[in-house]
Amino acid sequence: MSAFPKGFVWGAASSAYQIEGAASEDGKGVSVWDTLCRRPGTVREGQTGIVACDHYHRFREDVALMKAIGLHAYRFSIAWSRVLPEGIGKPNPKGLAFYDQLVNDLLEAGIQPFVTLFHWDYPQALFNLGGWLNPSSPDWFAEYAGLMAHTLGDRVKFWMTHNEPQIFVGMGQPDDVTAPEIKLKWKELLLIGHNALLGHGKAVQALRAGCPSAVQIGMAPVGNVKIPASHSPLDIEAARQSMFAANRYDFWNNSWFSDPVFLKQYPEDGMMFYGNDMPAIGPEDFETIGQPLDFYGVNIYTGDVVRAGAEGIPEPVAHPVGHGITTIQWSIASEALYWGPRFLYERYGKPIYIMENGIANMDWLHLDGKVHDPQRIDFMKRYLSALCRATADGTDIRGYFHWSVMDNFEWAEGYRQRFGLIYVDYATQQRVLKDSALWYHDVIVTNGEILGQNST
Ligand code: IFM
Repeated sequence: MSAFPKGFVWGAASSAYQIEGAASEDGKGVSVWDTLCRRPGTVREGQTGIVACDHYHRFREDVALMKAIGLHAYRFSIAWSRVLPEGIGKPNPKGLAFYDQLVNDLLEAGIQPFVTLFHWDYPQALFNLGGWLNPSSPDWFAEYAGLMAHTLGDRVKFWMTHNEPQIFVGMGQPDDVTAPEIKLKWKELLLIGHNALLGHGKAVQALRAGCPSAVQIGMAPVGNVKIPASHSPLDIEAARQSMFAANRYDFWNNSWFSDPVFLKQYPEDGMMFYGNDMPAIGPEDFETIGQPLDFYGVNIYTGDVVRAGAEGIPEPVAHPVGHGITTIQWSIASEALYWGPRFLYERYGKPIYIMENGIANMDWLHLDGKVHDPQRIDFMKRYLSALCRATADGTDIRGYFHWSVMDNFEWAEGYRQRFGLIYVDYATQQRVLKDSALWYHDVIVTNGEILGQNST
């Protein structure tokens, strides 16, 4: 018997800039990623998202492939500057029509759309006005959310505001290679983070007001997971503490963006640590930010092992020498899909959706015309088995979205890293279902029962 609950949602995910292409077609405005890609030396081999997977023109074929895999749901993002070329003001009817048609086709194929409003491709016009540093930025985001609620809210029942705030807020730090690639001080980064959180809250209000019937809303931060070195209560507690500690000059934690949203406060250790760099917090800010949400969406790829050191203080435990890594150099750590959702559920008490999980792999079209990717199947088996155990042990997990539905533009890495269930030949735009897509089909139709079997 499968331990995945009845009604478990099996999906796959993508984001607009990474697959759509048509970067300046049909009235689309410029985004910060369009700008970054034009700057020499920023993206591997000068690659860009100008064409990407040409999904803008091929979405019908792509929806048919999703249906062939048997997906229950598809998570995608809206390109803000496609629907509002200037970020606010006059909408672009052709941009809106694209998403309108995509949603209709998905529903017709029996696939539930899960929409992310912001997956990093910020409108350049708004960036020129200061972007998230501008005090009006939360209202700009709410205006955009309201437009999308008005356009798609009669059919889209699942929404997310931000994807991985840790990345787009942290992007201004030195050494980072994420658009718009500016170098900011911590005081400014913290203000950007606060405005993005206010934008989240206002967008939730706009979605609830603009959608004609009840919708489910969440966010999709990165899950920076800590795995206890053993099942001893001390190691478990050390991993839990480490997972939510916010006392460092980086955003690689789970509390800085989630505590305000779910607990209406910043974590105390972070506030002490950042001291005078903290943004001014208005009397109503946490009420706005802490709008009731329906689920906790989280993107989990890997995890670090932690044990209780002297006096229970968490200390890292290195993976053994030669431990498995993916082609993007992330450790394979399947227990992250057990402990991550569990710790997040314990702290925030919301049903969990895994909004991204997957593996970058060196896939190619084999001489037999197929794409054999046993590594991805093995990776998914391990991670999904851990997820299954988490549900059996009482963590309320409602769904799993594989990253990604198809190979795509992996930001500064260009097209080198292949994350897809569907192989994309970028020269011809031919799509091929990888072995993993066919295997995932069987996982879906058996609601995970085949995970217990040894076949690939
Ligand atoms: O491709 C990205 C995605 O845009 C955000 N989460 C991680 C993925 C893999 O790096």
